[in-house]
Amino acid sequence: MPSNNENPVNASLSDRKKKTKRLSAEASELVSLKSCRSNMAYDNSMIDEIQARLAYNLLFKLLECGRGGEKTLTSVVQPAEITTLLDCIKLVFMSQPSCVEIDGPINICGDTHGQFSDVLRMFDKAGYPHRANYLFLGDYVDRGRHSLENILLLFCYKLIFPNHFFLLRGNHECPSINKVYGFYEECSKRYEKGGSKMWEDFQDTFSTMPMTAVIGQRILCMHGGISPRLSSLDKLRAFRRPNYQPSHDQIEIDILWSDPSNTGKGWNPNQRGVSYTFGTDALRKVLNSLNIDLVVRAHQVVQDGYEFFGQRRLVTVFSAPFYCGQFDNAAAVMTVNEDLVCSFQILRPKKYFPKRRIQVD
Ligand SMILES: [Mn+2]
Repeated sequence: MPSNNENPVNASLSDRKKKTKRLSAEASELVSLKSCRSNMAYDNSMIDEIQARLAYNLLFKLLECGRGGEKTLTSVVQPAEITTLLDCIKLVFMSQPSCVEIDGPINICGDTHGQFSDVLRMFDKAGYPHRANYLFLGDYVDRGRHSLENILLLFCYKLIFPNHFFLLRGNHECPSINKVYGFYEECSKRYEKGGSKMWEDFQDTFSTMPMTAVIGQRILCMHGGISPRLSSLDKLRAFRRPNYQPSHDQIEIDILWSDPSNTGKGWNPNQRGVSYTFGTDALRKVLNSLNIDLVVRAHQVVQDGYEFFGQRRLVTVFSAPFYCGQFDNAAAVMTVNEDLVCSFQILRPKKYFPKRRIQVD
């Protein structure tokens, strides 16, 4: 661990109370410092004391697990605590629009796929959410070994900073996918008999998540990509929730699944078996009609953590370094400043990078 006194990971158990107070103070400072013009109905003052205590308690337990101590998630977090958090988060998502419209400055992250220790490394580098605004582009669960820690950490931050921390839905936040690719197994193995009910509760919450964001009216963000049916931003604003399992005849499925393609022109069937791929020509046409400059999306591993496409009208951001332990890709965080100038922070994988030891139960 870097010795950074400002880092909440370093909060000792006895310091919790003091730290909670300090974080609350910084939270309100951040609200006044960084004006986030937005179409949000929900504001921080609506978080009542009980919700705040729940979120901070859970947050500190998760950060404690992330320090690589002896404690495991299941020994310190009870299923009832998770259920209550999920109930609160659902209300926050539903109180905010389907298409989140915000301004910079904001950090944008791509897929994290249960790589909890890498998410903490990313916050070490780019700033914890009490210091910086964040937008995540989905795919928090499956593949990695710590989907539960990862999604719970992000949900805690969402509850604490509802107007400065945003989470979009990815194609893995759908029951047909995360039943098969690891999350269901993780819930049911780690929480045994309560696990499958807990997995269901997560699906109910995922079904309320927003799918798109627009930053400064110029940058469109989503998990997968654009759609041939995307003729105006109003289509994105009209997404109905809860949407338990987006179906193939909905524009939502393209937003979660589509990919850019260097080989094909226009729209072609996606080799994933779902949705389309789109060429530079299709991208330019859609973006010009929407009056959007840039698409920021995730969904594909890219070697440097970010990769431009189509004369820089689209960028892929991927934030799971050493993805699945099978790639040697870097991870990236994209920073958009107040003037919508974009830059990237890269987490380079090192061959012998000392990993955080996190207990798995
Ligand atoms: Mn994906």
